[in-house]
Amino acid sequence: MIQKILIANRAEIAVRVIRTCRAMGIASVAVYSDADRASLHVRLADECVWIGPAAAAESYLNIERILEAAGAVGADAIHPGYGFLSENAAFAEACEKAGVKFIGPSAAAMRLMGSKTRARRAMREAGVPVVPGTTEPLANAAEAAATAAKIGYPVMLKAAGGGGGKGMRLVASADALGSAFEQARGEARQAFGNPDIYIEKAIRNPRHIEVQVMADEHGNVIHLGERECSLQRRHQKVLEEAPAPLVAEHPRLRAEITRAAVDAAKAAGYTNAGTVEFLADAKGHFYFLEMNTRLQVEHPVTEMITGLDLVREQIRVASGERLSVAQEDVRMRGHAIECRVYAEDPENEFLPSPGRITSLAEPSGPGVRVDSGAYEGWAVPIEYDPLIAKLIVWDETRAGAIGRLRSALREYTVGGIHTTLGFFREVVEDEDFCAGRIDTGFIGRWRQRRAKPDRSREQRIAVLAAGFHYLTSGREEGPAPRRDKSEWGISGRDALLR
Ligand code: MV4
Repeated sequence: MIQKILIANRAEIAVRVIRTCRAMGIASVAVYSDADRASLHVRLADECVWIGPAAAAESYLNIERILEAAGAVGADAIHPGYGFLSENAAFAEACEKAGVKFIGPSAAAMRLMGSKTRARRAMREAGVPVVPGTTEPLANAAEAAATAAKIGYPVMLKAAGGGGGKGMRLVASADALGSAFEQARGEARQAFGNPDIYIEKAIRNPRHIEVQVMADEHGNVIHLGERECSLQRRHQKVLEEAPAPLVAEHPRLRAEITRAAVDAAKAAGYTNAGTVEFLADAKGHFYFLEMNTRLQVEHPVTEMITGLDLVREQIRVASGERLSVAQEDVRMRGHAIECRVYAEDPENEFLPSPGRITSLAEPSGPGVRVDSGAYEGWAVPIEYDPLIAKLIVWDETRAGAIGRLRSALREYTVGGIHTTLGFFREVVEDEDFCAGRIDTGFIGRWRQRRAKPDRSREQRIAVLAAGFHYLTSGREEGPAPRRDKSEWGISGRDALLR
């Protein structure tokens, strides 16, 4: 059994992994960069090791430094979290070579899923529905045009070297294809060091539905239900829930999509935790998109409806043990929703809003969970992803969960920086959201609907000045400056919104 785990990550996910280590009696080791000396994960871990400067390339992405740290403290396993090195097959290999267990799938499975075209080929062969399109990189724009003519416009050009929407182009007609192809190539080369592009038919108003899978080294592959993740901005998820509301409309969908996900994992020889992403249309048809070979940010909604600890299962599997549950023992109950609390300014194009958190009140209570890397007095660094916490709620029904989310959002205050909390306070009042009408166009439509003439610079300054006065008047809570109730995040200081 694993006795000491080094967490090759930071902030809320490092804290999340440390908590399970503690519950399992496993020693935890934090690593940190210059920018994270005061981070919560460093305070909570049993040991910590400095690994380099703030720049991720020299710290959290530095394979050599991380393996050195593991050697220095005698860690027998590494949990990569999400982002950073979590989907880096060379890192998984380097861990095994150094005699440290990588808590994740094999390097071979990571490589297969890392190549989006290879993955599409393997999935098609396994009988998993894939979006119509190519399974080999396109040789040139002429081949792209010939394929597009065959499958029909609109089409999507996508990078073979990596997912998440980078290098992606929606092309409506033949005349736009040539330049879109060159742009996509350039972006793909930039982002992934690989200019290869493939083509897919564009699915209109798709929903992003993904399935959590877990597999052990004894051939057991199970699914833990689906999640709905269609609320995204710039290909960044902002709110996720389980189960997917679409499944209520299409009762066969759950059985079909989870079966496809298990088939996908089996075909890939997959072990540990993974997520199979699909696009689904309003009719309940679904198509394989890609597989993420890591624990995802949104795993807590699955934990809330299944009662399982996914990090615990990951550690068991990495230790060579069996999954603690068989498929028939997995019970899904109720509904869970996660809101990603980003240090971003919703009022200003969701631009990052780093800085010191001057006051913090996190909600709690039955059915309320906060996975947080934040504390009062902590300065959110500019160098990394601005996700500072996740608010997760559970209740027996979706309506109940939304009710709990409303109350929790009312309690949740972050002072000193801008966050997405004000944005969520509006989402939970939105008619479409409450009715489960969420597809990938939701945020765009929502922003358009409530768009108002931009307030003048003078007005902004007046509001900021009022806010500044409030923050420096020495009162933690108190009457906020008067503001239009429908304007979230006006000053961005969440404490001022109430
Ligand atoms: C698509 C698509 C429509 N058709 N593929 C893939 C990565 C993800 N971040 C965006 N992706 C999409 N791929 C085809 N063939 C539409 C999207 C898409 C999207 C998907 C899910 C959730 C939000 C989205 C926002 C824009 C585009």
